Amino acid sequence: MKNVLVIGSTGQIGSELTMELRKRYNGNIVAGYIPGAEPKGELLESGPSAIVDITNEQQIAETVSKYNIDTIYNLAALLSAVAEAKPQLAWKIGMGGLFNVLEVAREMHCAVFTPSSIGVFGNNTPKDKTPQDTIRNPRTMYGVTKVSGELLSDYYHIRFGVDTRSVRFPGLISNVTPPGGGTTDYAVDIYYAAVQKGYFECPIAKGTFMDMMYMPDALRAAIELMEVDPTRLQHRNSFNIASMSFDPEIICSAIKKRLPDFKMEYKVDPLRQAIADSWPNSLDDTCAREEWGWQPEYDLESMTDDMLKVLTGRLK
Ligand code: AKB
Repeated sequence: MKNVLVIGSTGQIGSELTMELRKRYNGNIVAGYIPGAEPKGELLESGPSAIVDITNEQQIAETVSKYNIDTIYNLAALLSAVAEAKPQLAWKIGMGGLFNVLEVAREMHCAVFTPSSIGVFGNNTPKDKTPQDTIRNPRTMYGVTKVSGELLSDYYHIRFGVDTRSVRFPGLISNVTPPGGGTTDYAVDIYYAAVQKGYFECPIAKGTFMDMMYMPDALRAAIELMEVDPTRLQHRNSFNIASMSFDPEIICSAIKKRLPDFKMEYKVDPLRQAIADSWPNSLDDTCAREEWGWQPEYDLESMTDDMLKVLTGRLK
């Protein structure tokens, strides 16, 4: 039996990860949320939920104790573009919050998964097939918190034996809960716009390649990494994982193949563009493949088929 606390359970990843964990495990899978972002519908009805503000260590500890939690998925974060607008809050949640989670995990013997991001890389990092172990010198607050989070998580593992693990997520494309304030959000928005309006104004310039992943693969990555025998892991915080890399022209063509009337124009957002330009074009995920068997299932074609099918069924 596994008892899991998902902090940030109503966000883009949390809303789907919590449901996936409830399908796989029969213990307490607790949906942690903050007031104003309450779980609804199936997420609320299919298991326990609790107010868990990541900035409140006592609240985390009380929930861990009440539900006998053994694993914490720490998904609370501000995404890259929002973090530039609110750097203090990004640090408070990203680092202060992580510190609280790691302290509770140390005292109460929990494993911890904290997503990192392609945002840990910066302008001096090799751009193509970015290696696992390379320069991490971001110039965004999001990237600074993610690099610091990787270091702090490794520190808690080495110094205190806390079982911390993490992946560097690329842009995540999903159709349940929209992302809020990321640089890669355009690759989600384009599908909604294609189905609802047949037209999309793209905030990222032609020729800007970034790694992306479909949510079912991202959920599997987070769960499979936490399940693997720890003696196989040479790395912990954090693994490069990859499944596809494209620029706006390529995703637009994939949609046009299925919806020939779809049109896209560019209206580049300078903030998001600068962040995107500092990120890799594609990651090398050999270490994840070798150390814990990471293998993506979706590519751009199969993801586009699924996204358009789901959104057309729901929105049309
Ligand atoms: C963002 O764009 O901020 C995130 C990320 C790649 O970490 N989706």
